[in-house]
Amino acid sequence: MPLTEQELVARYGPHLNQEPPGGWNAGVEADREVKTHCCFCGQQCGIKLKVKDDEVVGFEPWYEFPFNQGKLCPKGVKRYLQNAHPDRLLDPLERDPGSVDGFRTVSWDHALDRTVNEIRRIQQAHGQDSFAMLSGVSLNNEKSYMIGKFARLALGTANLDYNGRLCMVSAGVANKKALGIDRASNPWSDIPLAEVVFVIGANIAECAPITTSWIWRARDNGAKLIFADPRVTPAARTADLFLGLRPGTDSALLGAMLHVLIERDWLDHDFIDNHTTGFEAAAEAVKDHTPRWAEGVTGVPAGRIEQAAEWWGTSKTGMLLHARGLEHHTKGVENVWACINLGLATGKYGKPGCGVTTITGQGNGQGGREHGHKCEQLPGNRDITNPEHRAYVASVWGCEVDEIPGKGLTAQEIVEAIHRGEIKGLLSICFNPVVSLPDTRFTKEALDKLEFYAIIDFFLPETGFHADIVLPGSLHEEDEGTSTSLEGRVIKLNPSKSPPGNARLDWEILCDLARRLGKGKYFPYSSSREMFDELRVASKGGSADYYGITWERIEQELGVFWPCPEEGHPGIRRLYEGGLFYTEDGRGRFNPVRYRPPAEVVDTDYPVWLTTGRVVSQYLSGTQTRRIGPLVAQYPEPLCEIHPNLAGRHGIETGDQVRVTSRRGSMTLPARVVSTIRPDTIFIPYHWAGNRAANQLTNRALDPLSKIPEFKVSAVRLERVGPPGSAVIDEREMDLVEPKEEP
Ligand SMILES: Nc1nc2c(c(=O)[nH]1)N[C@H]1C(S)=C(S)[C@@H](COP(=O)(O)OP(=O)(O)OC[C@H]3O[C@@H](n4cnc5c(=O)[nH]c(N)nc54)[C@H](O)[C@@H]3O)O[C@H]1N2
Ligand SMILES: Nc1nc2c(c(=O)[nH]1)N[C@H]1C(S)=C(S)[C@@H](COP(=O)(O)OP(=O)(O)OC[C@H]3O[C@@H](n4cnc5c(=O)[nH]c(N)nc54)[C@H](O)[C@@H]3O)O[C@H]1N2
Ligand code: SF4
Ligand SMILES: [Mo]
Repeated sequence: MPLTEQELVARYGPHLNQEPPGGWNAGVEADREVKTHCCFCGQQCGIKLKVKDDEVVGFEPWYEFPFNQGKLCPKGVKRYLQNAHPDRLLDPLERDPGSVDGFRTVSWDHALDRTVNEIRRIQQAHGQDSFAMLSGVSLNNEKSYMIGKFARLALGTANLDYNGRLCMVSAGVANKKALGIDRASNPWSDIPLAEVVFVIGANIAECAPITTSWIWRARDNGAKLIFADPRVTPAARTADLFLGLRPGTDSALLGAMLHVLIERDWLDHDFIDNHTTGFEAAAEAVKDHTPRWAEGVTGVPAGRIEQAAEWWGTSKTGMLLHARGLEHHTKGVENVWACINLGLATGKYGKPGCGVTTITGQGNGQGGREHGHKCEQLPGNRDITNPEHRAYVASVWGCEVDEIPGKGLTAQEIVEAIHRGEIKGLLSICFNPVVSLPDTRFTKEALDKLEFYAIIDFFLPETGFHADIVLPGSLHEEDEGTSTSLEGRVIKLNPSKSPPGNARLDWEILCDLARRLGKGKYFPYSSSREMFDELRVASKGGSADYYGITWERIEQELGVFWPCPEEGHPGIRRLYEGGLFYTEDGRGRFNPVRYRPPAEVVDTDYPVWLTTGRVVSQYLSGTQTRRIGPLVAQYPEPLCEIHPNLAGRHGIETGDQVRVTSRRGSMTLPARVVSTIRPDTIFIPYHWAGNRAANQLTNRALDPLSKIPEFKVSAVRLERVGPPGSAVIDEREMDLVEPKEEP
């Protein structure tokens, strides 16, 4: 049953433009309002923050911003409660196992000098690449860019990677190889123009809430909605066709759809002939992927697969949207290719209401994957191994080409190298690996082997308990810069307040470190604007070209789409118009995809599939949303979703404590018995730490091309522990500061 509008508002808060009597923050007088964007997900909703006495005290909807038109989800509504939170880090901290909370407050000079001394000591003893850096894409474009430069020129290490490696890299690798560019194919205003909207592996209503309203506009125009997910997610409850596939079987489902398109000749032959390559090999790969066969693999009835293929193949327009449910796999790249194959086969590219697109995750998930803090990348989505690309970027940076290190390890590989003792030092910013990487026990073991670890954050995340130095950085609303939304729209983030206490802007901390490392000449910045102007030039001519975008234009035009190669250029909203792709020959590439099973499959010892993901009121590793009272109230602890049939076999009822065990570990949590999940699968959201962390159970297996971990498939076993309250969940138990030997 689809939820009514009232139920949706009750469940998800004020999505809609209905302002409560007296306004959103009745009674709070603000000095000014700052037009900016939400600090959380990749939708990057426009919001007006109300500021009084250098504090954000509330918000107003920003109706004019075209993407969300004033709508916000519960996280956007409550984000302002972070900035004056008592847990904000106000001073640098140094590990002190003797003290009450494990740290002592130190001066900036002490914290930065110690960090620089450790970097020098470790690199002198073990080589440049023995010191690594991890970064994150909640950071704006300016910081993403300068971190790429900082790691290469100030640290001089090849080993820099980012948390998008856990997120959008499968789509990134697949898009670049098949289409020559890595960005959403369309602006979201194309969604209502589609006759069919096919959503696969995306919990739209909870994770991309504002996209729901775009899909509903399509439905209001008569579009058919297809959803593929092991769970009937809230938005999927409104689907015309639901494909409840087994976790890890997307390429079987999509391969069978291509098989049907070919068999029934629901193909766009002109498009295939004139604008693509590789069709024959892709067709050959799915020759035996019949719907009947796919039914056995996916658990989706063959008739439904045929119906999905018919709707996709016979409609004039159609949009396919995918997210991490499709991409968090050891075949994440292949899964995305299988989607792209469906788009290319039916000519659904470059026309209004036609496209195949990923939904980005983190706030700057799009921009943050373009400007050089990935281990294989230089700004403008250039390739760090390409001599021409290296020479161009060296000319912008004013350094010798040889000063730019080569390709380094990816995020999970860095942690593996730390575990093997090859990497000895780490600096991380905007990343909470203890909660977000698979196989928590392994991650903790690795971090405890580091000779030196420093982090930059505004709250002390669980990973911080493994750090030697904690540097207090800045919140989103304290810095100025740009971000790039899931549409590929570059938008402006405006500062509302200054960092509290002795906290500093993230980029100022890094510039200071660079000076102390003797590389200050490369980091002469006195504002983020200077970094943006340098980024424009550094990206010029790259596949993610921002050269024509200025801060003024962004404000005037309410965002500018990249690629935007010249100042007068309008920016390209819909890619591939005229069937022109960004590959060398201008053609879109089919890639042959055959189904292969996930890295771990169920057996008699571990007979249940586990998949993990998100809930609407919590965000990522939870460092931020677990500190915002109203969001905690909405979903305070992880719950294990179990189908009534599976629950019945174990005598489990809602609220009972259940123990879930995988080959990596075990956790106990309350059950939530729901009929909206496959009977062979359980779901646990991953936003909590310690012994509430879903990643205690997950598998470290990686996609060979994108190196994304297989967060979406593990094999587990399930036991009932007892009635509600029968297990003591003590989050502190796992994350106390342990004495660490001095190096
Ligand atoms: N509320 C909230 N919103 C967020 C975030 C958040 O933490 N909280 N994070 C942001 C970020 S960084 C990201 S990456 C996005 C993620 O956005 P989504 O990808 O939409 O979210 P997930 O919950 O990770 O997974 C989506 C769906 O995949 C399904 N799924 C699991 N296994 C499979 C499978 O094998 N195949 C298919 N087809 N589906 C499967 C799950 O049941 C789930 O409903 O959300 C962004 N928005
Ligand atoms: N089991 C399982 N695991 C998953 C996933 C899953 O679906 N299942 N999803 C994966 C995905 S898609 C993602 S994106 C990752 C996310 O994983 P992480 O990136 O580790 O999660 P975050 O919570 O974003 O951690 C970011 C940290 O940066 C801090 N931070 C945020 N903004 C800023 C800033 O502007 N400056 C500074 N200095 N710090 C900042 C926050 O306080 C937080 O401590 O998790 C992955 N892990
Ligand atoms: S979390 Fe995402 S959908 Fe919610 S208000 Fe922020 S940007 Fe918008
Ligand atoms: Mo993500």
